[in-house]
Amino acid sequence: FYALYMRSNLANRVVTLHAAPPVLDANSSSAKVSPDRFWGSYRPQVYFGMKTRSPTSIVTGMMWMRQFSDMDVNLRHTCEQGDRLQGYGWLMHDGLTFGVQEIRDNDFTLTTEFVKRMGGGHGGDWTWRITAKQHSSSPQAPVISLMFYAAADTEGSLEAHVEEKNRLASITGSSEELGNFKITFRKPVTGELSSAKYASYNYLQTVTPGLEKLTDIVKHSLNRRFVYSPPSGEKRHYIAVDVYKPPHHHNQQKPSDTRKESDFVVHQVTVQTPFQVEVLFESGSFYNRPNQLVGSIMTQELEKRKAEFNAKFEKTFGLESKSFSQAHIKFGKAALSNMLGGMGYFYGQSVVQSVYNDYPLLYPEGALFTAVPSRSFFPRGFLWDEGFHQLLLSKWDPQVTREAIAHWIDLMNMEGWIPREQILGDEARSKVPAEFIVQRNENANPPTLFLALQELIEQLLSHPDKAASQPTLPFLRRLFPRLKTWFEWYNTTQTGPLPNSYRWRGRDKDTNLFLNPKTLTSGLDDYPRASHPSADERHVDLHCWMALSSGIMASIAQLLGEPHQDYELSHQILSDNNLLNELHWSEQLRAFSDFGNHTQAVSLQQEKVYVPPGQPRHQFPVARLVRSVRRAPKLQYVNALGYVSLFPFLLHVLQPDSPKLEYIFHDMRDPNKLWTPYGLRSLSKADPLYMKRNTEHDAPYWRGPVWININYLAVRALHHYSNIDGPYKEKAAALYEELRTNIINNVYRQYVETGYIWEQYNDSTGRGQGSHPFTGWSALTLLMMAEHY
Ligand code: 6A9
Repeated sequence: FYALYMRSNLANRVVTLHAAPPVLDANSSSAKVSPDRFWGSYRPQVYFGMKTRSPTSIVTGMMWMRQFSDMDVNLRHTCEQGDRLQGYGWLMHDGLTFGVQEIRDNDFTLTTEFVKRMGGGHGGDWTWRITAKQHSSSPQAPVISLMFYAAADTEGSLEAHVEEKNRLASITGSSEELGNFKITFRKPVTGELSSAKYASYNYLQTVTPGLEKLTDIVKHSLNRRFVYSPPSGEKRHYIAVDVYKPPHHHNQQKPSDTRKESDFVVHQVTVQTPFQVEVLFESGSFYNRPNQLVGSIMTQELEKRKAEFNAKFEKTFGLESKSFSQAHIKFGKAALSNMLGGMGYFYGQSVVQSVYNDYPLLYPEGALFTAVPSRSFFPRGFLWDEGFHQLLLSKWDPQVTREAIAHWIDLMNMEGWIPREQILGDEARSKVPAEFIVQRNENANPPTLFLALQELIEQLLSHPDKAASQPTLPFLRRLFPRLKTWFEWYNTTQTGPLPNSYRWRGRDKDTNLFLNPKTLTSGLDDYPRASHPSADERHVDLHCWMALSSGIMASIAQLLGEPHQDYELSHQILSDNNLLNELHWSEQLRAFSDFGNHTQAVSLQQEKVYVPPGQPRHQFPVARLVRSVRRAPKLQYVNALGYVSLFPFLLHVLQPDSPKLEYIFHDMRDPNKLWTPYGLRSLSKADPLYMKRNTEHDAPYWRGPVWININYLAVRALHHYSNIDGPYKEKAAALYEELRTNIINNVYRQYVETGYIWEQYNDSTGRGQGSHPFTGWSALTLLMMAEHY
């Protein structure tokens, strides 16, 4: 009985939050406390939509479709690579008051703009303006349907107000957080001053069991019975929302789906390009608004915000003063804006597992305000991505960074663990295959939030009087108890076999199936590590992350007047170049390396399936690839040259006079190893696993392609070593110029050519590949342009 009791107690630890007071007050995101950040484009997973920073926000959004096209119904709503848009993303966005987005569909472009206006006690008003233009290449002006909607998420109610037949003129509603409000749909016009244009109207008023069902509900309500008959043209049938009929195959709601149904209202307007249409949200408690934020007033407001944005952008990043072209500056603005426009507010529960529970458990409900790596393919929070995101955002608005870090750190459990990938709420969960959902509490992810904290501290120390930095000290004070536990968690659960060595947990277990078992926890997924995972391993990248983290812990403790000697001591030990050499320098490779139970003699082979003579081959299991090991593994250096070998340099652990820098610079600049005209490749061209698949289904990922986060660290480190005295100062300066130029040129060129910033870049052609848009850490290109490190 006692054992069982203990076990369930231990099982509960994983889902028990840290006991220290949360960094954020319970109501810190509310309309009362933070009105100017209440509404925002916090739904990065849809092309255009807004919600409030609250658990059960009323959400608003837009879908659209092209009428009379030869293709099947092409309804656009959530960002999907399969939509094959020519490009989309925010061109301007200040993260606070306004945004301008451009969406390029096949033969027309939609510009979606919003402006917020403060007033009343519920987060104020906003107006959207959608402008549609046909592409010059398209033979005739397309007819487009925009579907604007509002949906409740278990709380609040919506009422449709229909005017003239089918035209839904407005929605009124109320919710606990928003009080009363009204959403008005204005008629489309050709330009700001022109009169109304011919348009057809439809609407849908229904309920939804959850926000992840909105697209399906609209799809299943579509009907072709409506007639579009402009005064000077032929009558044609068009597709519009009608009555919602649940599809008969997976009939209605599943019996298990006991969720409360919430109001969902859609306004559809069908009109030919060019046109402009506005939607206004007016808050009931804003009773003294000077005028309506529409038409010319909206134009003035937009112009004002754009001018302010441009001035602040130049002040912050100084691209004009560096003589970048207007096209480069536009790209830089898009990179920043899409990172800000990619901030999401998520709420829900992770699914977690420890060794003490037989089944996954639900983590406590929590909120996460975070940037996302990719609006299409992974619109959710990733722990180590966020540290990189905030390196950029902290330059623009340190308050965003403090709030994002606070949200992440408040998700810590009593052990000091933070789930690596945050899949919060049904909408987020609906995008993730089941096998990826469960998070394990042994698993880490690089503590990059320390990089962002380092930046906040530097801002505070270099401009102690600057208003934007002032809240950093009280923020650190509240953060500190949790930060201590976080650091301790890494320092106890991720230790290696030798004193002061470290080892990533959570490597793939089923070693036969992979060419090299992956280490998702390190963030570098399939980067080659020891061929046979074991407790004998030590990982050089984690050693360096710990050297960095202990140093920043020491600075924070010192700033706060807390005991800092232990952190200082850890930092000194972990930065000791002799220790590092002993643990990780491979004489054979002449580079830093992981150590473990390893053999290079592995390959993937067809499994030999026995087919009895005379039997048809196809009746037997398909031969899969399995690993064959030709020479037994032994304890040794792994000797894979690539990003992992660079870490002592990347995180400034090496002394400026370390002779190892000479080898590192040499390997970096060698086109047969790491150098490409597009940035540093992740794995040396000379490595046996260079561009090798891990299984028949698993293409190389961190085994060659160029990744911008690590390249950013490399450029930053070169800048660092070129600014302190040492024998390699000049070499660092020369490499800095070359590497920086190569990366900027390629990411920029790919953006212009393809319309997107990409997850990674091909090391032989420079072409963007993987998920797109990926304005996550690839947007760090802007910091390289600005030379802000
Ligand atoms: C798989 C897809 C329908 C992989 O940018 C996020 C992470 C990085 O943290 C990590 O370092 N990416 C990098 O190696 C992407 C991970 C995506 C996992 C989702 C399921 C479902 O899509």
